[in-house]
Amino acid sequence: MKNIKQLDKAELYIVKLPLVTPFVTGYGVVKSRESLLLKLTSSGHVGWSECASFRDPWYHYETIDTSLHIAVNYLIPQIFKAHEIKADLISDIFNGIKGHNMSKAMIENAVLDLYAKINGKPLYEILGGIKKRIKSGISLGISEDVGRLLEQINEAVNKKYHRVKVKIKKGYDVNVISEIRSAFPYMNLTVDANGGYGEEDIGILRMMDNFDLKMIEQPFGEDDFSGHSHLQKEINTPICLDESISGIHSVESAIKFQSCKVVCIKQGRLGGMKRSLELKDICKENGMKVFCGGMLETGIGRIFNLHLQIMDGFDLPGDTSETSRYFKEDIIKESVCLDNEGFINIPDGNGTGIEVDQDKIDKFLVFRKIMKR
Ligand code: OSB
Ligand code: MG
Repeated sequence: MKNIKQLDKAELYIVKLPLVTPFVTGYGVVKSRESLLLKLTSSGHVGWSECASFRDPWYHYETIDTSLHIAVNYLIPQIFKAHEIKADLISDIFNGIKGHNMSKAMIENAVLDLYAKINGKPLYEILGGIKKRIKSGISLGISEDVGRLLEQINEAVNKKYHRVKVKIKKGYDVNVISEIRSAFPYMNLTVDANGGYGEEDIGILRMMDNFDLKMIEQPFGEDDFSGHSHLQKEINTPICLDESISGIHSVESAIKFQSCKVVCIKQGRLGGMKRSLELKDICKENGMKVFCGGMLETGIGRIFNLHLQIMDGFDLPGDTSETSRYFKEDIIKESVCLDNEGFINIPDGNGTGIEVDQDKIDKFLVFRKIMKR
């Protein structure tokens, strides 16, 4: 396998895509998805990636502006200096820069795509994936109109999604879950509280044991490992940690305190594929399940989430839904679609296998920066 020689160019784009319907969580309402994209060029080959950060710090401290700042002033200059880039060492090269894992993941992913293309190979082969069909799950936002939510669930069931996750918040929980369960008694159902509860709510959370939820995601605040540990002893429903997981030490804390039974792995938030696979291995060695989360990505980010799920150990359906769940138009040529059994297939072709639609990027463009080595 050939290493990447030198990089010639890094292009950063910010696009803004309207969502087909606003996405509502306990944190607030998202009406459009602004995304930072990266295109790396080396000797005629290109690698693409998308940063997981949002415009505002509602879910995570990193934002598009902090990711851009770290990429432009630290990460890209660092890889521009290299005469040879080893794709599997990228995350180690960045060890000297604290945090900012979303920005780091963006660089690593573009490098991986580029590396695979330079070697004329699909990324799934380089990563050593064990499957090319990914079980798809969907995440549905809060809807004050519960009738509308039930319609959305019905559509998801008809599309054969393998799991439905519903956002909850205080006052919009047991009542709504109970209606969903009456209408869909056997569906694979999970809920995501995005940290909206506290120890005083254990009574409410215990009532959720009546609904055969496969898990409850992030009931308490992100640094509350001991609170989650206490809660997990009080309820039967498996707890899944999402916001709490920031790297190896948080996974180890979750294991040691028995704060959860499932870990949500978001490669775009955890510093990329390599770091995420290390976390997955630690989880598996300690009897924890993992599933791949999502960040409302366009097709570019979505394809990397799919590549995480080709790997051994990702058995639960992830949060990678079809493009059309969020966007009318994607910025890749073939948008992400479910087959008639609710799976998403990894496309053939070198690198990630997607073709970025430069016209669509121009259409949704709000910012562009070109950096030459
Ligand atoms: O908590 O998992 C979450 C989206 C944005 C930020 C946080 C979360 C989510 C989702 C949707 O639940 C995942 C997706 O469909 O991309
Ligand atoms: Mg979550």
